[in-house]
Amino acid sequence: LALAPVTAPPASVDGFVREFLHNLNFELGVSLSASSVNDRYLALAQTVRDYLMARWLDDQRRLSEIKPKTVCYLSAEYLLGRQLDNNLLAARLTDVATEALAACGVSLEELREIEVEPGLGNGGLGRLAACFIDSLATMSVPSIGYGIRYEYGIFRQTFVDGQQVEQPDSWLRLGSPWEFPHPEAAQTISFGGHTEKYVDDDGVERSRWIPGWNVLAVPYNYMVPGYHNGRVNTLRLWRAVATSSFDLRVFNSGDYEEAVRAQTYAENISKVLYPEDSTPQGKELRLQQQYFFVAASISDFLENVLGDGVELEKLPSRVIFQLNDTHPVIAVPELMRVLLDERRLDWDDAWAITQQCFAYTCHTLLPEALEVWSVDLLGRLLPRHLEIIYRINEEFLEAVRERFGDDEMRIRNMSIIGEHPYRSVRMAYLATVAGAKVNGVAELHSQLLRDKVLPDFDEFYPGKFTNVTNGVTPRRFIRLANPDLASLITEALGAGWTIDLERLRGLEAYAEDPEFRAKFAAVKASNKRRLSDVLHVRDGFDVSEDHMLDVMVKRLHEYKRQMLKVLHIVTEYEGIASGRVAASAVQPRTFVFGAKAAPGYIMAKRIIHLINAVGKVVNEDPRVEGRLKVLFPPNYNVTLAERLIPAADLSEQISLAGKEASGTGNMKFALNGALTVGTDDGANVEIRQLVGDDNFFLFGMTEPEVEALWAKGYRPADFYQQDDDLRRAIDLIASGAFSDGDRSVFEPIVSNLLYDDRFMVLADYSSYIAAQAQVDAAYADQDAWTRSAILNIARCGFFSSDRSMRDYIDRIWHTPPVL
Ligand code: 26Q
Repeated sequence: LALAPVTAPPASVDGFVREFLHNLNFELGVSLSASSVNDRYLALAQTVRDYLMARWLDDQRRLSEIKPKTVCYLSAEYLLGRQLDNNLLAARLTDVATEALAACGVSLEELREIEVEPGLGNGGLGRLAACFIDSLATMSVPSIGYGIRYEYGIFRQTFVDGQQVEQPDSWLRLGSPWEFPHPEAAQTISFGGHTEKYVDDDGVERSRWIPGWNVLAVPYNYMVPGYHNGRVNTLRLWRAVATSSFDLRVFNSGDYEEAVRAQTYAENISKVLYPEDSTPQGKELRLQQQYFFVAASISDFLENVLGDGVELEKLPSRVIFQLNDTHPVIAVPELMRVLLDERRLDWDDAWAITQQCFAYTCHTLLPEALEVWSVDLLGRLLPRHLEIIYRINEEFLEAVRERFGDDEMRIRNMSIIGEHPYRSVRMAYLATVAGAKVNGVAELHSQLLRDKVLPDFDEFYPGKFTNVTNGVTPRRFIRLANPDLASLITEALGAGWTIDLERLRGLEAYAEDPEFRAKFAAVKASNKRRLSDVLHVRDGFDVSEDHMLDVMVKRLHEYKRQMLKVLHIVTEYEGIASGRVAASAVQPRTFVFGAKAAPGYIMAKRIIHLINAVGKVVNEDPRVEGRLKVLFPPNYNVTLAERLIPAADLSEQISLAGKEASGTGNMKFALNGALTVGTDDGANVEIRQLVGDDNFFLFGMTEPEVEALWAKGYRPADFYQQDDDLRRAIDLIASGAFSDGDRSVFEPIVSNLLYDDRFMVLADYSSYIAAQAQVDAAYADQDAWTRSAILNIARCGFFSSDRSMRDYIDRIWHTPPVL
């Protein structure tokens, strides 16, 4: 085959113009004058791809020669955000592209805005995966991201009468220029059927799987370019396609309609992202999704990436499969099955290899969020895997007995198989037993994981548990989202900070420089104007520059306590409406919410309704004199986050202590110079330690205090009785003031707060209100606030996902960069 190397087009304005027009004419089949905005966007995307292609192919070739140890990141979600700008930035093409397009009379800005972001994730966990693959590429670490190419990502949220309505996210509708499908490389993935015992040629008794049906997994490759390092890694997402056996069935049975139904059934597997991000429902399709992508990924790695002639004993020196929560944990019995049934290893060898090839990241502390699969369902869908899980459990419990004696209580507690309320496989336990390492996502979370969630395992496996605090990519969340801040930082510190975020420390000195502070304040003001422009076009909202911008954006969850924010707003409003507080005495504030609720999470949906209802009343009441505004733009996503976060003054991180594993929005805000009002939870703890108490508004109970209050018996109604402000706020909601006098609309929220309040909103209310008074007082001194904001940025370099990757490499993966 020809060996002529693939070369990139010349990185000049002329070269770019030629490539762009070529793609427009020859790939899209339109002339410039007849092209639509979408045509031009697609041609531009193709052009950017052309510049990255040579590097991508070269990296793949080099790595197949070098054969380094590779990270296989297994994640059911990648919340990527828009690709165009990121890829331009990585390839250093932004300026050339801007000029080249201008020369063609095309506005880059207009093309940017038309891209529909791939929303292939729910929230923090999916966005974390996207940050991690960006950092791995930027750090030249050999790695592949594996996941699912959902045809529909996270739903599009709209509000009708203030209530959430979900619409399908057809992100592929206008074309998908960033993906490379490879139908010829499809893997066959099997399901169902039964197992049977047999004796092999060596007289060893073995089991084999006779599957009932299968589907094809078609790989779709995406480029993951490193920042300015000429490297391009791969994200490989799988799409489910019916096998030809479905066609065969038509031929044999003549039942055409039934055959088409069967085809639809198979292709449903990658049809839609599950929009739940806790309380897993044990749905069969979800387990099918998990096994589908994990089986395809393992087989892809072993057959296509690993290369020929590798002794399986050496597998742990070539790969680490990182499990992003329990969603891909079925990979553990799958690798065992491949080693045992296909590669004919004996049990002990297979298990020794498997135990070194996996590591598990836990992202939760909520017991209801821990995934379990009923033995019934798992046995029906994956009978061979269930057998393997049983054997893993038997041997594990045997080892536990050897160590601790016949402590039946402990055995029951540690068993991978739970018995109540039905027989089920505890996926977190399976991951912990199989994983070489188990990590939490912030210091506090990792500690609680060891002490509260998996204490017996921590005792049994000393050294297995570790922490890697989450991080976020400074490329997307500073460089791209906040270009003016990025320029200001570069002006002060030089350009190196983007890949060495600890250098932001250098800004500490600038925090004391009045001139720098003035420049910083100007950037913040300009970001507010930019946000206002976006929200005006998008939702008809206006953001006033002289309002404090107070932002709470994250999935809607009771534990995250959007209700606490609502009670604060209602308290402020009630003060004015009752005449006890003069509107003129209130610090002007715009409260911004962004939050999607899982479609089946009724209480979360009620809270969304309440936020919209409170917003309507507060925004329209003339007595407020426009000094309080509540904005709830629908469909919060990565694209909106990139506009909102740089404009924020105040970041709301107010979960009940001990419930938020880490949070990553908190880091994005701090790195963009918002101050945090927050509890002692997740990574807030580390943010506060780094920025210092003077630059962080701490409130609320600590995790041990939460425990103690539960233990002594929590009675939320007592807090209601004893706090006048709280009582007035709740009474106002209960009175129907936000529901046209209809007291029934928000009654379920009110009674939940008064008589249940699992997340102790009322217990933390007074402390929160006091913290907000401090916020107001601090904001009154704008110059001091700006200084704090700059110190937040200067001290948060730790939260780069590059640092997270270094920690994973040092503590878990041992996969050095390959330059
Ligand atoms: C599981 C089974 C069935 C259906 C859905 C799910 C499911 C899907 C998504 C369960 C959980 C999720 C997502 C969880 C998540 O986003 N957790 C967040 O992870 C962040 C990154 O570590 C942390 O910062 C957040 O604290 C944590 O809440």
